[in-house]
Amino acid sequence: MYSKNFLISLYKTMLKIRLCEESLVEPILKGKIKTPCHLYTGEEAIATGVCAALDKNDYIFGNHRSHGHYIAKGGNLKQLIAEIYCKETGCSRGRGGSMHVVAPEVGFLGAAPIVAGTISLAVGAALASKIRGDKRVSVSFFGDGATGEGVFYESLNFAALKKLPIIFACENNFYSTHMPLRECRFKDNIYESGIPFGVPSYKIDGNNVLEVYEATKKAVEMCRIGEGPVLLEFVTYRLRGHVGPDDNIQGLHTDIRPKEEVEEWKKKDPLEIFKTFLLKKQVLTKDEIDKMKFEIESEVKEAHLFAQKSPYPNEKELCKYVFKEN
Ligand SMILES: Cc1ncc(C[n+]2csc(CCOP(=O)(O)OP(=O)(O)O)c2C)c(N)n1
Repeated sequence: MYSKNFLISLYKTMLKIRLCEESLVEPILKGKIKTPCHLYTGEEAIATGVCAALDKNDYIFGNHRSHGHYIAKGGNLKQLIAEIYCKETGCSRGRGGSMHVVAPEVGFLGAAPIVAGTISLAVGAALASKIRGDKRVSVSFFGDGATGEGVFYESLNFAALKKLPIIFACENNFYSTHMPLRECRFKDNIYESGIPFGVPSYKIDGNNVLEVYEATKKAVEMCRIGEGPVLLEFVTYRLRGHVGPDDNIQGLHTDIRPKEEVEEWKKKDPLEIFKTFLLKKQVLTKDEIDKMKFEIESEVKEAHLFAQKSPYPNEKELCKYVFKEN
């Protein structure tokens, strides 16, 4: 049995991610936001369920689609939005933009757009935790596209060899930009990739936040007692374009996914699924949900105002914070 507060906190996080992502649509289309934005709409249950099973001190690493990971791990919303506007007050001081968000104060050690680029970094963090004996768990978030990179398999092997406390969290949304998974993978079996390395591997409904949470909780327990790594494949779907709200290529309506397929997945919207569950179980009323939505919308609006009013980095200081200085 889950406590009422816990269930509400899950829904609140999912809603916060959704409202944050959707609030970016208009400024992106108006050209006010210039950084390429890969929206997480539709995949909220994964970041939320995974991070709910982690402690603040545990580490996560993201990729190019990481606003949701940042929010779920407890990153500051104003600093996230400011970063997306490339402002000095952003979490990466405006030098990174949407794809380089970071919140080390809550264990989000970073995101990067190099597909599969952060998997080995997460392995490194897990190795450090093992050497220090600090019992921290690291999570590497990556997409199905990243499983086409060799470093994924090298990382699985090394993590298995050293029994590292790491969870490989694949967000399988079936597309790598324009490329459908079925055109680049012999079998629809990402989770089985861990099996040759002896890594416990599971396929989970990534649109069901409680299933995501349960699977991650078990994986975290295994990692804490030295039984890691674990591979979790979360099946999901993005409800927006690859980059920008509706397009694979910004400015043109070129999303190549079949309309019927997108419509089918809209029926499996993770927020709607969880909302129906919460209403049915009388955890929340419709009025309470409306109130929660209003409060988060206000918070998001405030974050946009903060970002818009903030200054851009000084041109002369563009390399400041980029390289480590003595
Ligand atoms: C090494 C590398 N190759 C290609 C690209 C271009 N690229 C950016 S995102 C992306 C697709 C990634 O798909 P996936 O990993 O499934 O994540 P999703 O966008 O579906 O969340 C590609 C190919 C890149 N950024 N890095």
